[in-house]
Amino acid sequence: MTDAFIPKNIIVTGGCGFIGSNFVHYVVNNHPDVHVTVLDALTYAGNLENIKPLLGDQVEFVHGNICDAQLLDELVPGHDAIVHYAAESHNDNSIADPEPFLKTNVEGTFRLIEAARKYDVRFHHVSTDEVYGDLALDDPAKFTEETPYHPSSPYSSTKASSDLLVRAWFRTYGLRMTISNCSNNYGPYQHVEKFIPRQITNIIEGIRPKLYGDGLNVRDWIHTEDHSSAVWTILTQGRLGETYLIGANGERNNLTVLKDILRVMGQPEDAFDWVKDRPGHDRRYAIDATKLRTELGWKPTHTDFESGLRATVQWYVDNPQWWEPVKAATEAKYKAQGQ
Ligand code: NAD
Ligand code: TDX
Repeated sequence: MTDAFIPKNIIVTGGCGFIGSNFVHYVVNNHPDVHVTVLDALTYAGNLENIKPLLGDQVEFVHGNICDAQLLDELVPGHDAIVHYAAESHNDNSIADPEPFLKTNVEGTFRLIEAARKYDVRFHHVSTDEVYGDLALDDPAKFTEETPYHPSSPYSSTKASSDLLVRAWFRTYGLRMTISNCSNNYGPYQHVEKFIPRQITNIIEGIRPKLYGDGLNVRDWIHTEDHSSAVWTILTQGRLGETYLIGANGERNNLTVLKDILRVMGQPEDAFDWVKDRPGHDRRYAIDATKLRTELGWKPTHTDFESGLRATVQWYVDNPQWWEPVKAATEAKYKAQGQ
């Protein structure tokens, strides 16, 4: 293990989104001596409410776009690390309209690594297991750091592009960087466009949940707090230039997850609609996190999916003011797509 990096003043891009805001909460709860500057454009997916109670001496908010090189020139100097979460993150949106994904995920990452290089700031790039494409349901293999890149969707191909840019900046310019590729997250503050929150909030509103295709696609679920602890571990202890996969052995097919949600919410297991499949729908994701566990000693703590799911359901039940304002428009968009 290399010497620990002790950050004091970090920029978190996308810190008003689902995973970024959970990371800001994680830092505040676990590292009160670290100052956090959240840089977020507040797109449809960003909500300042996610971090509002944290704003003050430790957490500062800057409303801006990661593609804005001039803003980065003003903001980055004086910080010692950038933890880069900001992205267009939803596959279905990328299929309907890929352009914003190119802009934010590729150009935005380029602007950030240029600023990190210019001001010699450490860079942690948050990415996804989707860069590896998919696995067959009966394949005993899981993704490792050695799996070749084979992205399927406009979203995952832009994330793959951004990973390759960050790697090239390490090799060519010696950018002090690490990359993590994580599996599907669940937990509080996730936008209602995503699978688990969409179904929970549908049930609350009396709308039948919607399952794509045959429902047998497998995702490898991890609680977002475990993702945060893994990113912190990699930022502070990871070896420069390295990629670490993050996952918590949470493979489940979508039908099983939906039945879990229905059961937890007291509904019959068949109270949902089958809808048309996502074009190019990845069949299965599965992460082998041996490198992160053995080299850096990281372990997940939310290992009971059912109890994590119950807590997540409760969060959406308790916080209708958070999701109700965007629910109708999200469902209208899906309806227009036949989903
Ligand atoms: P999200 O869509 O909930 O949040 C994205 C945030 O980025 C929002 O606050 C948005 O306002 C901000 N943003 C978007 N474009 C921006 C721009 N140009 N400039 C500044 N801010 C901008 O996404 P998420 O689900 O929290 O994902 C965060 C990161 O984690 C992404 O990089 C994603 O690829 C990665 N990831 C997500 C998952 C998952 O399961 N959701 C899994 C693995 C990796
Ligand atoms: O209504 C739905 N019905 C359904 O069956 C929705 C919204 C999704 N699905 C399926 C599609 C996927 O197989 O559920 C699965 C999960 O879908 P999403 O929540 O859209 O996630 P996914 O496409 O797997 O990507 C997520 O994990 C990896 C994140 O959105 C990405 O940002 C991350 O990189």
